[in-house]
Amino acid sequence: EGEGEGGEKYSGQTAAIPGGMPGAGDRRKVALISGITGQDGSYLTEFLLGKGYEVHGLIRRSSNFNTARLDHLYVDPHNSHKARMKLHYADLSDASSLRRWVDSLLPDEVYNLAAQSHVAVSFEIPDYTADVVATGALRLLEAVRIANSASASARARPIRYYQAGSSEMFGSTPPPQSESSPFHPRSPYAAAKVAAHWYTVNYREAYGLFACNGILFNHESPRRGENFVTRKITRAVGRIRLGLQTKLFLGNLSAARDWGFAGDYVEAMWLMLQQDRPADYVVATEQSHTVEEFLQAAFGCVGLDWKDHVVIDARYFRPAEVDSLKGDSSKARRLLAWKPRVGFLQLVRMMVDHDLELAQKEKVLVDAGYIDAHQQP
Ligand code: NDP
Ligand code: GDR
Repeated sequence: EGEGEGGEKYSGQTAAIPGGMPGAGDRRKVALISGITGQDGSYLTEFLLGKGYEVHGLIRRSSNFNTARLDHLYVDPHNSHKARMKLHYADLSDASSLRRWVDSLLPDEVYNLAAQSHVAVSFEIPDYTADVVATGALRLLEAVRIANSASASARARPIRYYQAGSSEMFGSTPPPQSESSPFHPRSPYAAAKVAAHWYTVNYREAYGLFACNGILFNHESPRRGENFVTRKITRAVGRIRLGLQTKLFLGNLSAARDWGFAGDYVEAMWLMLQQDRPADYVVATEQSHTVEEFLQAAFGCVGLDWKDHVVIDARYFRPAEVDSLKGDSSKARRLLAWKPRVGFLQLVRMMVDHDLELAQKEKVLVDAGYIDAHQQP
Protein backbone atom coordinates (compact mmCIF):
# COMPACT_ATOMS: atom_id res chain seq x y z
CA GLU A 1 0.00 0.00 0.00
CA GLY A 2 1.54 3.28 -1.11
CA GLU A 3 2.09 6.03 1.42
CA GLY A 4 0.36 8.52 -0.85
CA GLU A 5 -2.95 6.73 -0.54
CA GLY A 6 -2.88 6.95 3.22
CA GLY A 7 -3.11 10.73 3.32
CA GLU A 8 -6.22 10.77 1.16
CA LYS A 9 -7.87 7.67 2.52
CA TYR A 10 -8.05 8.85 6.09
CA SER A 11 -9.37 12.17 7.25
CA GLY A 12 -7.86 14.15 10.06
CA GLN A 13 -4.55 15.76 10.91
CA THR A 14 -1.35 14.10 9.78
CA ALA A 15 2.37 13.93 10.47
CA ALA A 16 5.47 12.44 8.97
CA ILE A 17 8.67 11.16 10.51
CA PRO A 18 11.67 9.52 8.86
CA GLY A 19 12.98 6.06 9.64
CA GLY A 20 11.90 2.45 9.85
CA MET A 21 10.91 1.87 6.25
CA PRO A 22 9.51 -1.60 5.61
CA GLY A 23 11.16 -3.83 3.00
CA ALA A 24 9.82 -4.00 -0.54
CA GLY A 25 6.53 -5.85 -0.71
CA ASP A 26 5.89 -5.57 3.04
CA ARG A 27 2.66 -3.96 4.08
CA ARG A 28 3.12 -1.28 6.71
CA LYS A 29 1.70 -2.29 10.04
CA VAL A 30 -1.09 -0.03 11.28
CA ALA A 31 -1.53 0.88 14.95
CA LEU A 32 -4.47 2.71 16.51
CA ILE A 33 -3.75 4.48 19.80
CA SER A 34 -6.34 5.94 22.17
CA GLY A 35 -4.80 8.51 24.52
CA ILE A 36 -2.18 9.43 21.88
CA THR A 37 -1.94 12.99 23.23
CA GLY A 38 -0.84 11.78 26.69
CA GLN A 39 2.64 11.09 28.02
CA ASP A 40 2.71 7.43 26.96
CA GLY A 41 0.87 8.04 23.70
CA SER A 42 3.60 10.40 22.50
CA TYR A 43 6.43 7.99 23.35
CA LEU A 44 4.58 5.01 21.86
CA THR A 45 3.95 6.98 18.65
CA GLU A 46 7.65 7.78 18.31
CA PHE A 47 8.53 4.16 19.01
CA LEU A 48 6.06 2.72 16.46
CA LEU A 49 6.98 5.27 13.76
CA GLY A 50 10.58 4.20 14.30
CA LYS A 51 9.48 0.59 13.66
CA GLY A 52 7.89 1.62 10.36
CA TYR A 53 4.25 1.64 11.51
CA GLU A 54 1.51 3.89 10.28
CA VAL A 55 0.10 5.35 13.50
CA HIS A 56 -3.45 6.54 13.95
CA GLY A 57 -4.42 8.35 17.12
CA LEU A 58 -7.78 9.17 18.64
CA ILE A 59 -7.95 12.66 20.08
CA ARG A 60 -10.83 14.27 21.91
CA ARG A 61 -12.27 17.66 21.31
CA SER A 62 -10.92 20.30 23.65
CA SER A 63 -11.34 24.07 23.81
CA ASN A 64 -7.54 24.34 23.90
CA PHE A 65 -5.11 22.48 21.67
CA ASN A 66 -4.28 19.20 23.40
CA THR A 67 -1.65 17.93 20.96
CA ALA A 68 1.45 19.68 22.41
CA ARG A 69 3.22 16.35 23.08
CA LEU A 70 2.86 15.43 19.41
CA ASP A 71 3.80 18.78 17.87
CA HIS A 72 7.31 17.61 16.97
CA LEU A 73 5.77 14.75 14.93
CA TYR A 74 3.12 16.81 13.24
CA VAL A 75 3.17 17.75 9.58
CA ASP A 76 0.32 19.69 8.05
CA PRO A 77 -1.77 17.23 6.03
CA HIS A 78 -1.90 19.68 3.14
CA ASN A 79 1.88 19.68 2.84
CA SER A 80 2.63 16.01 3.21
CA HIS A 81 1.74 12.89 1.33
CA LYS A 82 4.21 10.98 3.47
CA ALA A 83 2.27 11.34 6.69
CA ARG A 84 2.54 8.32 8.91
CA MET A 85 0.80 9.70 12.01
CA LYS A 86 -2.85 10.61 11.63
CA LEU A 87 -5.21 12.00 14.23
CA HIS A 88 -8.96 11.51 14.38
CA TYR A 89 -11.65 12.80 16.72
CA ALA A 90 -13.19 10.19 19.02
CA ASP A 91 -13.92 9.72 22.70
CA LEU A 92 -13.84 6.68 24.97
CA SER A 93 -17.32 7.68 26.13
CA ASP A 94 -18.63 7.50 22.54
CA ALA A 95 -18.91 3.90 21.32
CA SER A 96 -19.92 4.87 17.80
CA SER A 97 -16.75 6.93 17.29
CA LEU A 98 -14.63 3.97 18.42
CA ARG A 99 -16.50 1.55 16.15
CA ARG A 100 -16.11 3.90 13.23
CA TRP A 101 -12.33 4.19 13.46
CA VAL A 102 -11.67 0.54 14.26
CA ASP A 103 -13.91 -0.53 11.37
CA SER A 104 -12.51 1.88 8.82
CA LEU A 105 -8.83 1.51 9.72
CA LEU A 106 -8.79 -2.22 10.57
CA PRO A 107 -5.48 -1.73 12.40
CA ASP A 108 -3.11 -4.56 13.25
CA GLU A 109 -2.82 -3.37 16.83
CA VAL A 110 -4.97 -1.25 19.14
CA TYR A 111 -3.38 0.36 22.20
CA ASN A 112 -5.91 1.59 24.75
CA LEU A 113 -4.02 4.28 26.65
CA ALA A 114 -6.87 6.76 27.11
CA ALA A 115 -7.94 7.42 30.68
CA GLN A 116 -8.87 9.98 33.29
CA SER A 117 -5.53 8.96 34.78
CA HIS A 118 -5.25 11.12 37.91
CA VAL A 119 -5.89 9.11 41.07
CA ALA A 120 -6.78 12.07 43.32
CA VAL A 121 -9.08 13.56 40.66
CA SER A 122 -10.93 10.23 40.40
CA PHE A 123 -12.31 10.83 43.91
CA GLU A 124 -13.77 14.12 42.63
CA ILE A 125 -15.27 12.73 39.40
CA PRO A 126 -15.81 9.03 40.14
CA ASP A 127 -18.52 8.14 37.67
CA TYR A 128 -16.86 9.96 34.79
CA THR A 129 -13.65 8.12 35.68
CA ALA A 130 -15.47 4.76 35.68
CA ASP A 131 -17.16 5.57 32.37
CA VAL A 132 -13.92 6.39 30.57
CA VAL A 133 -11.53 3.98 32.29
CA ALA A 134 -13.74 0.90 32.72
CA THR A 135 -16.65 1.17 30.27
CA GLY A 136 -14.41 2.96 27.76
CA ALA A 137 -12.13 -0.10 27.65
CA LEU A 138 -15.19 -2.32 27.20
CA ARG A 139 -16.41 -0.15 24.31
CA LEU A 140 -13.06 -0.41 22.57
CA LEU A 141 -12.81 -4.17 23.18
CA GLU A 142 -16.27 -4.57 21.71
CA ALA A 143 -15.34 -2.50 18.66
CA VAL A 144 -12.29 -4.73 18.14
CA ARG A 145 -14.28 -7.94 18.63
CA ILE A 146 -16.94 -6.89 16.11
CA ALA A 147 -14.37 -5.74 13.54
CA ASN A 148 -12.49 -9.03 13.92
CA SER A 149 -15.59 -11.15 13.43
CA ALA A 150 -16.83 -9.06 10.50
CA SER A 151 -13.52 -9.22 8.67
CA ALA A 152 -12.45 -12.72 9.80
CA SER A 153 -12.03 -14.24 6.34
CA ALA A 154 -10.44 -11.16 4.77
CA ARG A 155 -7.75 -10.62 7.41
CA ALA A 156 -4.50 -12.52 7.68
CA ARG A 157 -4.28 -11.67 11.38
CA PRO A 158 -7.01 -10.44 13.72
CA ILE A 159 -6.59 -7.10 15.50
CA ARG A 160 -4.52 -7.33 18.70
CA TYR A 161 -5.43 -5.26 21.78
CA TYR A 162 -3.29 -3.73 24.53
CA GLN A 163 -4.89 -2.55 27.78
CA ALA A 164 -3.04 0.03 29.91
CA GLY A 165 -3.33 -1.55 33.33
CA SER A 166 -1.82 -0.05 36.46
CA SER A 167 0.03 -0.94 39.64
CA GLU A 168 -2.71 1.08 41.39
CA MET A 169 -4.85 -2.06 40.99
CA PHE A 170 -2.72 -3.71 43.71
CA GLY A 171 -3.51 -0.84 46.07
CA SER A 172 -3.02 -2.05 49.61
CA THR A 173 -1.53 -5.45 48.67
CA PRO A 174 2.00 -5.39 50.14
CA PRO A 175 5.08 -5.39 47.86
CA PRO A 176 6.59 -6.93 45.85
CA GLN A 177 3.56 -7.12 43.52
CA SER A 178 3.53 -9.58 40.60
CA GLU A 179 0.93 -10.92 38.15
CA SER A 180 -0.28 -13.33 40.84
CA SER A 181 -0.72 -10.71 43.60
CA PRO A 182 -4.34 -9.94 44.50
CA PHE A 183 -5.90 -6.63 43.47
CA HIS A 184 -7.13 -4.35 46.25
CA PRO A 185 -7.91 -1.00 44.60
CA ARG A 186 -7.92 2.13 46.77
CA SER A 187 -9.54 4.72 44.48
CA PRO A 188 -12.32 4.99 41.90
CA TYR A 189 -9.54 5.13 39.28
CA ALA A 190 -7.97 1.90 40.52
CA ALA A 191 -11.31 0.09 40.80
CA ALA A 192 -12.14 1.12 37.22
CA LYS A 193 -8.74 -0.16 36.03
CA VAL A 194 -9.49 -3.50 37.74
CA ALA A 195 -12.75 -3.71 35.80
CA ALA A 196 -10.93 -2.91 32.54
CA HIS A 197 -8.36 -5.58 33.40
CA TRP A 198 -11.05 -8.25 33.80
CA TYR A 199 -12.96 -7.12 30.70
CA THR A 200 -9.73 -7.67 28.79
CA VAL A 201 -9.16 -11.12 30.31
CA ASN A 202 -12.79 -11.98 29.60
CA TYR A 203 -12.58 -11.00 25.91
CA ARG A 204 -9.46 -13.16 25.62
CA GLU A 205 -11.18 -16.15 27.22
CA ALA A 206 -14.64 -15.71 25.71
CA TYR A 207 -13.75 -14.71 22.14
CA GLY A 208 -10.13 -15.76 21.74
CA LEU A 209 -9.11 -12.11 21.29
CA PHE A 210 -5.36 -11.49 21.34
CA ALA A 211 -5.63 -9.09 24.28
CA CYS A 212 -2.91 -8.23 26.82
CA ASN A 213 -2.96 -6.34 30.09
CA GLY A 214 0.22 -4.45 30.81
CA ILE A 215 0.31 -3.86 34.56
CA LEU A 216 2.65 -0.91 34.50
CA PHE A 217 4.15 0.66 37.60
CA ASN A 218 4.58 4.45 37.69
CA HIS A 219 6.58 5.81 34.79
CA GLU A 220 7.61 9.40 34.36
CA SER A 221 9.42 11.68 31.92
CA PRO A 222 9.81 15.35 31.05
CA ARG A 223 6.41 14.93 29.34
CA ARG A 224 4.65 13.81 32.53
CA GLY A 225 1.52 15.82 33.37
CA GLU A 226 2.40 18.69 35.72
CA ASN A 227 0.04 17.61 38.51
CA PHE A 228 1.64 14.20 39.08
CA VAL A 229 4.03 14.35 41.99
CA THR A 230 7.34 13.79 40.15
CA ARG A 231 6.75 16.48 37.56
CA LYS A 232 5.22 18.82 40.10
CA ILE A 233 8.47 18.52 42.03
CA THR A 234 10.84 18.94 39.08
CA ARG A 235 8.87 21.92 37.72
CA ALA A 236 9.12 23.53 41.16
CA VAL A 237 12.85 22.76 41.41
CA GLY A 238 13.51 24.57 38.12
CA ARG A 239 11.38 27.56 39.08
CA ILE A 240 12.71 27.82 42.65
CA ARG A 241 16.28 27.61 41.38
CA LEU A 242 15.63 30.59 39.08
CA GLY A 243 13.70 32.61 41.65
CA LEU A 244 10.29 32.28 39.98
CA GLN A 245 8.74 30.52 42.99
CA THR A 246 9.73 29.90 46.63
CA LYS A 247 7.35 27.27 48.02
CA LEU A 248 6.08 23.87 46.90
CA PHE A 249 2.83 22.55 48.42
CA LEU A 250 2.60 18.76 48.67
CA GLY A 251 0.63 16.03 50.46
CA ASN A 252 1.86 12.65 51.70
CA LEU A 253 5.65 12.38 51.42
CA SER A 254 5.97 8.85 52.80
CA ALA A 255 4.25 6.99 49.94
CA ALA A 256 6.68 4.73 48.08
CA ARG A 257 6.56 4.19 44.31
CA ASP A 258 8.45 2.12 41.75
CA TRP A 259 9.31 4.91 39.30
CA GLY A 260 10.63 4.15 35.81
CA PHE A 261 11.07 6.07 32.54
CA ALA A 262 8.05 6.18 30.20
CA GLY A 263 10.23 5.79 27.10
CA ASP A 264 11.35 2.37 28.37
CA TYR A 265 7.81 1.25 29.22
CA VAL A 266 6.18 1.79 25.82
CA GLU A 267 8.56 -0.80 24.37
CA ALA A 268 7.10 -3.39 26.76
CA MET A 269 3.58 -2.57 25.49
CA TRP A 270 4.65 -3.32 21.92
CA LEU A 271 6.58 -6.47 22.89
CA MET A 272 3.44 -7.92 24.53
CA LEU A 273 1.59 -7.72 21.20
CA GLN A 274 4.45 -9.40 19.27
CA GLN A 275 4.34 -12.67 21.24
CA ASP A 276 2.80 -15.94 20.04
CA ARG A 277 0.23 -15.92 22.82
CA PRO A 278 -1.56 -13.14 24.67
CA ALA A 279 -0.83 -12.72 28.39
CA ASP A 280 -0.66 -10.17 31.21
CA TYR A 281 2.66 -8.73 32.38
CA VAL A 282 3.92 -6.57 35.25
CA VAL A 283 6.36 -3.89 34.04
CA ALA A 284 8.50 -2.26 36.74
CA THR A 285 12.03 -1.25 37.71
CA GLU A 286 11.86 -3.34 40.92
CA GLN A 287 13.27 -0.34 42.85
CA SER A 288 11.10 1.69 45.19
CA HIS A 289 11.55 5.21 46.59
CA THR A 290 9.44 7.49 48.75
CA VAL A 291 8.19 10.89 47.62
CA GLU A 292 10.62 12.33 50.17
CA GLU A 293 13.51 10.51 48.48
CA PHE A 294 12.40 11.92 45.14
CA LEU A 295 12.37 15.40 46.67
CA GLN A 296 15.84 14.93 48.11
CA ALA A 297 17.25 13.77 44.78
CA ALA A 298 15.52 16.47 42.71
CA PHE A 299 16.41 19.46 44.94
CA GLY A 300 19.88 17.92 45.38
CA CYS A 301 20.45 18.15 41.60
CA VAL A 302 20.51 21.95 41.87
CA GLY A 303 22.18 22.21 45.28
CA LEU A 304 19.02 23.07 47.25
CA ASP A 305 17.49 21.55 50.41
CA TRP A 306 13.85 20.56 49.86
CA LYS A 307 13.06 21.23 53.53
CA ASP A 308 13.56 24.95 52.91
CA HIS A 309 10.74 24.99 50.34
CA VAL A 310 8.19 22.22 50.83
CA VAL A 311 5.00 22.98 52.74
CA ILE A 312 2.55 20.20 53.58
CA ASP A 313 -0.96 21.01 52.40
CA ALA A 314 -3.77 18.72 53.57
CA ARG A 315 -5.67 19.23 50.31
CA TYR A 316 -3.24 16.86 48.59
CA PHE A 317 -3.93 13.97 50.97
CA ARG A 318 -6.19 11.34 49.45
CA PRO A 319 -9.24 9.74 51.08
CA ALA A 320 -7.42 6.40 50.80
CA GLU A 321 -3.72 6.09 49.98
CA VAL A 322 -1.57 3.46 48.27
CA ASP A 323 1.38 3.27 50.63
CA SER A 324 3.94 1.08 48.95
CA LEU A 325 4.45 -0.19 45.41
CA LYS A 326 7.40 -2.22 44.18
CA GLY A 327 6.98 -4.48 41.18
CA ASP A 328 8.23 -7.96 40.46
CA SER A 329 8.64 -7.87 36.68
CA SER A 330 10.47 -11.19 36.32
CA LYS A 331 7.86 -12.53 33.88
CA ALA A 332 8.32 -9.60 31.46
CA ARG A 333 12.10 -9.84 31.81
CA ARG A 334 12.04 -13.58 31.08
CA LEU A 335 9.42 -13.80 28.32
CA LEU A 336 9.68 -10.38 26.66
CA ALA A 337 13.43 -9.94 27.27
CA TRP A 338 12.45 -6.47 28.49
CA LYS A 339 14.38 -4.46 31.05
CA PRO A 340 14.42 -0.79 31.97
CA ARG A 341 17.37 1.28 30.73
CA VAL A 342 16.94 4.43 32.85
CA GLY A 343 17.49 4.22 36.63
CA PHE A 344 15.96 6.38 39.37
CA LEU A 345 18.68 9.05 39.67
CA GLN A 346 19.05 9.27 35.90
CA LEU A 347 15.28 9.80 35.60
CA VAL A 348 15.27 12.53 38.25
CA ARG A 349 18.22 14.26 36.58
CA MET A 350 16.56 14.06 33.13
CA MET A 351 13.39 15.68 34.45
CA VAL A 352 15.20 18.36 36.47
CA ASP A 353 17.44 19.29 33.52
CA HIS A 354 14.40 19.61 31.27
CA ASP A 355 12.50 21.72 33.77
CA LEU A 356 15.48 23.98 34.51
CA GLU A 357 15.58 24.81 30.82
CA LEU A 358 11.83 25.41 30.80
CA ALA A 359 12.17 27.74 33.79
CA GLN A 360 14.94 29.64 32.00
CA LYS A 361 12.57 30.29 29.09
CA GLU A 362 9.84 31.37 31.50
CA LYS A 363 12.26 33.71 33.21
CA VAL A 364 13.00 35.49 29.93
CA LEU A 365 9.28 36.19 29.53
CA VAL A 366 8.89 37.24 33.17
CA ASP A 367 11.90 39.59 32.99
CA ALA A 368 10.52 41.15 29.80
CA GLY A 369 7.17 41.72 31.53
CA TYR A 370 5.22 39.39 29.22
CA ILE A 371 3.99 37.04 32.00
CA ASP A 372 3.71 37.14 35.78
CA ALA A 373 5.89 34.62 37.60
CA HIS A 374 3.05 33.64 39.92
CA GLN A 375 0.79 32.77 36.97
CA GLN A 376 2.99 29.88 35.98
CA PRO A 377 2.50 26.95 35.76
P1 NDP B 1 -2.06 10.86 30.52
O1 NDP B 1 -3.00 11.36 31.54
O2 NDP B 1 -0.82 11.62 30.21
O3 NDP B 1 -2.85 10.67 29.13
C1 NDP B 1 -4.17 10.20 29.11
C2 NDP B 1 -4.68 10.26 27.67
O4 NDP B 1 -6.07 9.84 27.65
C3 NDP B 1 -4.65 11.65 27.05
O5 NDP B 1 -4.34 11.52 25.69
C4 NDP B 1 -6.08 12.13 27.23
O6 NDP B 1 -6.47 13.12 26.31
C5 NDP B 1 -6.81 10.83 26.94
N1 NDP B 1 -8.20 10.83 27.39
C6 NDP B 1 -8.68 11.17 28.60
N2 NDP B 1 -10.01 11.03 28.64
C7 NDP B 1 -10.39 10.61 27.41
C8 NDP B 1 -11.63 10.30 26.81
N3 NDP B 1 -12.79 10.43 27.47
N4 NDP B 1 -11.65 9.89 25.52
C9 NDP B 1 -10.50 9.78 24.82
N5 NDP B 1 -9.29 10.07 25.33
C10 NDP B 1 -9.24 10.47 26.61
O7 NDP B 1 -1.69 9.36 30.93
P2 NDP B 1 -0.33 8.52 30.69
O8 NDP B 1 0.15 8.74 29.32
O9 NDP B 1 0.57 8.75 31.84
O10 NDP B 1 -0.88 7.04 30.85
C11 NDP B 1 -1.38 6.29 29.75
C12 NDP B 1 -2.30 5.20 30.25
O11 NDP B 1 -1.59 4.33 31.11
C13 NDP B 1 -3.51 5.68 31.06
O12 NDP B 1 -4.57 4.79 30.81
C14 NDP B 1 -3.04 5.54 32.50
O13 NDP B 1 -4.15 5.37 33.35
C15 NDP B 1 -2.21 4.29 32.39
N6 NDP B 1 -1.12 4.15 33.34
C16 NDP B 1 -0.20 5.15 33.48
C17 NDP B 1 0.89 4.98 34.30
C18 NDP B 1 1.92 6.04 34.49
O14 NDP B 1 2.69 5.94 35.44
N7 NDP B 1 2.01 7.03 33.62
C19 NDP B 1 1.09 3.71 35.04
C20 NDP B 1 0.08 2.72 34.78
C21 NDP B 1 -0.99 2.95 33.96
P3 NDP B 1 -6.16 14.70 26.59
O15 NDP B 1 -4.71 14.90 26.20
O16 NDP B 1 -7.12 15.38 25.71
O17 NDP B 1 -6.37 14.94 28.06
P1 GDR C 1 -0.06 7.91 41.41
O1 GDR C 1 0.81 9.20 40.99
O2 GDR C 1 -1.20 8.27 42.29
O3 GDR C 1 0.91 6.88 41.90
O4 GDR C 1 -0.69 7.47 40.00
P2 GDR C 1 0.96 10.65 41.64
O5 GDR C 1 2.24 11.18 41.11
O6 GDR C 1 -0.26 11.46 41.48
O7 GDR C 1 1.12 10.32 43.23
C1 GDR C 1 2.20 9.58 43.74
C2 GDR C 1 2.23 9.71 45.25
O8 GDR C 1 2.62 11.04 45.60
C3 GDR C 1 1.77 11.48 46.64
N1 GDR C 1 1.71 12.95 46.66
C4 GDR C 1 1.21 13.73 45.69
N2 GDR C 1 0.66 13.42 44.48
C5 GDR C 1 0.26 14.44 43.70
N3 GDR C 1 -0.26 14.15 42.49
N4 GDR C 1 0.35 15.75 44.09
C6 GDR C 1 0.87 16.10 45.29
O9 GDR C 1 0.94 17.28 45.62
C7 GDR C 1 1.32 15.05 46.14
N5 GDR C 1 1.92 15.02 47.36
C8 GDR C 1 2.13 13.75 47.66
C9 GDR C 1 0.44 10.83 46.35
O10 GDR C 1 -0.40 10.84 47.51
C10 GDR C 1 0.89 9.44 45.92
O11 GDR C 1 1.08 8.62 47.04
C11 GDR C 1 0.09 7.48 38.82
C12 GDR C 1 -0.87 7.79 37.63
O12 GDR C 1 -0.08 7.95 36.47
C13 GDR C 1 -1.85 6.66 37.43
O13 GDR C 1 -2.58 6.89 36.22
C14 GDR C 1 -1.06 5.36 37.28
O14 GDR C 1 -1.95 4.28 37.11
C15 GDR C 1 -0.19 5.14 38.50
O15 GDR C 1 0.71 6.23 38.62
C16 GDR C 1 0.65 3.86 38.38
